[in-house]
Amino acid sequence: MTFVEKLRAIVGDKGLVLDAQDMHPYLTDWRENYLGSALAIVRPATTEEVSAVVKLCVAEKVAICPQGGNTGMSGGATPQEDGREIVLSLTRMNRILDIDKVGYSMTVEAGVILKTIQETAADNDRLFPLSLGAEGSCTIGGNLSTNAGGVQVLHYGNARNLVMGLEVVLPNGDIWNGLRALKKDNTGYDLRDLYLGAEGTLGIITRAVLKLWPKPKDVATSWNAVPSPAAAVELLSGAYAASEDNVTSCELMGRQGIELVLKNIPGAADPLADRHDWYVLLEWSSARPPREGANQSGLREKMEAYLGEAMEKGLVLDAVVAQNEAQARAFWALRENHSESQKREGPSIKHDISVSVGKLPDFVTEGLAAMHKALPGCRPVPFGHVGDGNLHFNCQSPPGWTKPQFMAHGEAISGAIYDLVTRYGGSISAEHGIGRIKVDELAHYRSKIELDVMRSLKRALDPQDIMNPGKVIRV
Ligand code: FAD
Ligand code: 2HG
Ligand code: ZN
Repeated sequence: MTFVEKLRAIVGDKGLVLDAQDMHPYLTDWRENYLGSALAIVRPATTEEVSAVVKLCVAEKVAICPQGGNTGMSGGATPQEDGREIVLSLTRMNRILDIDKVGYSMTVEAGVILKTIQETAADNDRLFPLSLGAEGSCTIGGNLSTNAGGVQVLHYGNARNLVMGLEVVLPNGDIWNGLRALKKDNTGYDLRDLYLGAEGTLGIITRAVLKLWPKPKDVATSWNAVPSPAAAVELLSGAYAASEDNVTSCELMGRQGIELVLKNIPGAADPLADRHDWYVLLEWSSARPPREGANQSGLREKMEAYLGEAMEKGLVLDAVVAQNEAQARAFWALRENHSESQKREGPSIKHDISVSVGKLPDFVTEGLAAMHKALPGCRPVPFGHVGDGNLHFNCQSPPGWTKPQFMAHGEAISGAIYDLVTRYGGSISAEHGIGRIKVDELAHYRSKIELDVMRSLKRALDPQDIMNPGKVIRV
């Protein structure tokens, strides 16, 4: 039997994609930076099938590129060009297996779409707080494998904090059942934590037990023009107490990003009459419903009062507090469409950086200067999760430039930004991971000791380098 026939014997016809045209979407990334090649796209339906496929690949010395929704920003889900890998897509493993309302947990297969998990939680009066622009197409397996962040990290933590147990198929095909719904478990080394953020280089996540929270019953959302990133940080700092610790999102955006959304996303509208340099989308939410009656008091009233004070102090220049869900959704669309509008505008370079929150304003000032110096005429598009000190310090090409023309300046621009990040004690990849795009940067910006430990781990767990070779760290 050929390799493909052996695969077919495991996953059946439904589990194989072999036609070149049908394979194409699995072979390129969301940003269209890479076009890989594969022997087959394999779509198993069960953990046992994943295990059998991995065992076959070990025997045949074929490498595996795990893939979920293929929305990753770092090229980790795209196979190499040499055609010696399979893409192992988890998208057929899309069942919600259990909801424990009392224990606040949900057990799911790795290929469940994030939005389905959010909706299932909401239908059960619970919240699964991971939230990001790609939630309609990314999978929980991909979220956990990239340790995804998103827009509620400052309150609930990143993906690592939202999971209790995992089931993983190891690089030799064995199935590790760590599907424990335990909040406390100090039995030796934390294997679960190893696979979170491993980007498919140490094994394949097949199932997970997720944590749930009470569903918010009171939500206040505002769109604020602020004079500077320093004002944004101060606005957030005071909001924790003013909201009684109910700040769930705080997103910063520069005017350039808003211009791109208004230009490239049909239906987008500026909530404010005047243009401003910086904006903050602030959201507070609580599981406690607003109090009814004459002294009605909810988060919206509290937020209005707080923003009034902030205006007097000059921290806010203008603001709109959403009066209904549709208005709040429109504010969020302006924020969440930044990536899509940058893509439609043309070539861009992303810098998914973080520094400590207090240092963020100075970083922005120096970073903007560094970017303009590296390429006069480029268009900086800084936006992101200010409460986590994580900005997407992106750079759009000068208008009308081709990708090769712009990328010729990529090293100069990114080098300037990453050197600055390093000077600020920050991270060159806050939430999108290393994938393929930052393998050299990781090698450059992390210490030899850290790289040696990472390499030792990879060699010990995947001695044949079968799992997503060439991603994260070279062995
Ligand atoms: P994929 O892209 O398919 O894979 C990502 C990585 O995980 C790859 O290395 C892949 O090999 C590996 N992998 C996938 N599934 C498995 C598995 N089951 N087992 C082992 N390895 C696996 N990211 C954020 O952190 N925060 C954001 O706010 C955010 N916003 C985004 C907005 C948009 C519009 C887009 C397009 C992307 C955004 N992202 C964001 C990036 C991306 O959505 C996340 O990284 C997401 O977690 C990837 O999930 P996925 O299922 O698409 O994974
Ligand atoms: C976001 O926060 C994502 O919207 C994507 O992490 C960021 O496109 C980007 O750079
Ligand atoms: Zn982000």
